[in-house]
Amino acid sequence: MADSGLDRFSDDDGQFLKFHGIYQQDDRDKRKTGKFFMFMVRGRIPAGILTARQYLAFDELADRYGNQTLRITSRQSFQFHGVVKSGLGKVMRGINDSLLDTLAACGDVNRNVMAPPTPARNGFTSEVLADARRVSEALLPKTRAYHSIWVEGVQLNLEAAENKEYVDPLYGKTYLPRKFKSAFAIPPLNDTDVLTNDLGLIAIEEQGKLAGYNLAVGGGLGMSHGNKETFPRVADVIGFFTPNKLVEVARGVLTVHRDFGDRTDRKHARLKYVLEEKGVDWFRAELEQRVGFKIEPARPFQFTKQGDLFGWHKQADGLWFLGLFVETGRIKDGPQARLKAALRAIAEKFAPEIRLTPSQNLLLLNVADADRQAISDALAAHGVPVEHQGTVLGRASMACPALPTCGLALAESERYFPSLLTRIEALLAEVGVGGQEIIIRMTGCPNGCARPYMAEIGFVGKAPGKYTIFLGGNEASTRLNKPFKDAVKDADIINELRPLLSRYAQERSSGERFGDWVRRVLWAETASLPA
Ligand code: SRM
Ligand code: SF4
Repeated sequence: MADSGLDRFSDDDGQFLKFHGIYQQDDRDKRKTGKFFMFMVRGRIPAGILTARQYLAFDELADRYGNQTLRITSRQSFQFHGVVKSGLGKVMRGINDSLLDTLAACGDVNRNVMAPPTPARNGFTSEVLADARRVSEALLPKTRAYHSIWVEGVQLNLEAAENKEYVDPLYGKTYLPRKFKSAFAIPPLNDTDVLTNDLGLIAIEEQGKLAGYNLAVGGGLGMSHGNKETFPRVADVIGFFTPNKLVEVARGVLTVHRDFGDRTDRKHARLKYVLEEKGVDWFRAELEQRVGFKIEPARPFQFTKQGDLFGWHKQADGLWFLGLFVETGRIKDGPQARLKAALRAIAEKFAPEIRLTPSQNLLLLNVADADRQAISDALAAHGVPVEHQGTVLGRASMACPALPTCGLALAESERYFPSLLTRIEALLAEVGVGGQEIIIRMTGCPNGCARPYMAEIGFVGKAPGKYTIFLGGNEASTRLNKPFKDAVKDADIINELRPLLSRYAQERSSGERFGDWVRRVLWAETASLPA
């Protein structure tokens, strides 16, 4: 690959690197004094599962070559931020040595496959996790380039015939029109936000066994401000199939995207637009023709909740797991809590399995009863509580990284969000609903990386210090919210929310959540206004 200077790659090579999980970024805090290039590296961690050894490898690489933090992503992976070019090869080799990789973590391919992180609640959770790994493998590009560059250290010549003429057996020569995302969920818990994926696989339990999957297709959240042709969309549940057909169905859905996604306009290229325009019946018929069997009618299911369990819980096998809240997904050592050091000490001594959650939190699994107290003590010694972790709002919320790393950010998110939550907590107390859980999510732009359009309150960056406020998502994460007010200044957010939350406090029915009150009362009122 060609270098465009010592600290960066050319734009073409930068695009190519995305398929290997690497983003060329620059530190946006420093732009006034020049461009300081650095790299974000994203792992591929199917279902977010790591051994303690793998965790320790990531922890060490972040210290040596990154910005000394690990960022849990909203798709159960890790990102390193702030890697300089000279450290890139070492990070990639380190990840590969840990028997994980970054292949297809970014780019127009199937991304990290999500699966429910919460340990066995029934007899078949492990089957679902194994199925998630199968889909992840089956939808991986087969290119040798990744291995040659990052494992064997060979310089890749994109102009060489074998690279120029390479045709992937699944993706073909030109890959997909756009990214493709897959997730599994086990009702009633929708902890993967499954309906926001291109391919959603909803486990159906019958007589205590995994009968198969309901197939959901065409979810996706990215949109652009002011462009009505782009919009977030919840997936359609189009039918049911048995687990032995999983890989064929997954490949079938992906190839419909490959062949029908709009390659002329990247803003209109996701599978959701194919579904929106051609409809569910067309899609089902096209899929059936590709896989060669009928998709059965969808079976009944219900989601009631999203989110994670915190604190200690017993697994079905008698061992224990600990759910840990990680503020905005950032594992770091701060002045009050040294979460990174604590996790390193625990991984070294107790070697729990580690799972990253789609809500940017972390679980320690398979802990013997006898080790529980010592793990709680180790956390406490580093200032990390096991009881009463975070705040009620914090635990139910998410923010994307945005500034200073994300080149697309229009406003702050991760760095600003905790202080906004503190102000909203004070407001809730002021209007008489202190301690009420509300799912709040923020992103620095409308791409939707922390899935703000599913939140009860979503803040979406519009310009520096300005956010569009969305209201009305639900606890089960099955309903999109709607825009409430555009370009609200940071300083005005609380004043915008005050009358709404006061009314909610007075008008809510017993147990009614804020998002459901918005739908019942606010949406009904706005629907009755003249257009
Ligand atoms: Fe995302 C682009 C971060 C989940 C929709 N996303 C980006 C980039 C790579 C910016 C860029 O292209 O230069 C961000 C890197 C920021 C940084 O500095 O780290 C970025 N996205 C993230 C993460 C880290 C956010 C987080 O808070 O954890 C998530 C990584 C997930 C992973 O491990 O793979 C992340 N991104 C999502 C999600 C949520 C999901 O998948 O469940 C979405 C919305 C769902 C969807 O895809 O529809 C999402 N990201 C986007 C989009 C808009 C796509 C679209 O269809 O319009 C972009 C921009 C693009 O692709 O052009 C984007
Ligand atoms: Fe960047 Fe926008 Fe994604 Fe936030 S939502 S990480 S600002 S692309």
